[in-house]
Amino acid sequence: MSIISRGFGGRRREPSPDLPPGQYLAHDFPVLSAGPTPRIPLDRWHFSIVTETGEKHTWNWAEFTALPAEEFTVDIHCVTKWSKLGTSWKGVSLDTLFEDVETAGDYAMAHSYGGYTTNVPLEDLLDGKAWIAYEYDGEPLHPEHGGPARLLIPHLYFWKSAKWVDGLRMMHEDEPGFWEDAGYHMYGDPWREQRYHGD
Ligand SMILES: Nc1nc2c(c(=O)[nH]1)N[C@H]1C(S)=C(S)[C@@H](COP(=O)(O)O)O[C@H]1N2
Ligand SMILES: [Mo]
Repeated sequence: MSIISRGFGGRRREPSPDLPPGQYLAHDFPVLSAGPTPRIPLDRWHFSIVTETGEKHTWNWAEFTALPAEEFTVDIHCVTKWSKLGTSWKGVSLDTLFEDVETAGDYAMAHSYGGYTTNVPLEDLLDGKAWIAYEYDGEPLHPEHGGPARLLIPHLYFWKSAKWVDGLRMMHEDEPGFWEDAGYHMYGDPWREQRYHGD
């Protein structure tokens, strides 16, 4: 698939089997942030998974980047209707991070430096479906796009991919995060156009 020829002639709203309903192709990489971009020095960065019993698993930057990483290419879909096909990332699979975590919680709340939150079922984080990404297009992830590291859950609307992520908190019940509390869908499947509550 050639992204370049696809966009030639400016036929941005041409239907494509790779585009979920209502989406169009973006050829740049828009920045969507609800607040200022936090700057996290790598020597103070950490990522934690906290279980519903309070057990905490933490990685600092050296520990995190020493974990086996994957390079992967995925399509991303923002609820404001732009999609980007074939984006290339490097990151650590959530399967790797959950290897030694014992949890009975079916849901996770992702937390970010700066206070952003978003909820996601645990099963949507596992089985090769989600990563903590720290490179985009072969370069360290730019701060505007969530660097040092962001959650990436490409099969859900992109607001679920928390930038500047600093941890996951396991929960027994599903609870709304930042955008979900403001009326966006609790799950956010782009193929079913789950944009808002009630969709
Ligand atoms: N911490 C944090 N993560 C966030 C956001 C945010 O405002 N803060 N915006 C979300 C939304 S709505 C989208 S579409 C994507 C945008 O990512 P980008 O700026 O890299 O395109 O990040 C998501 N993750
Ligand atoms: Mo978004």
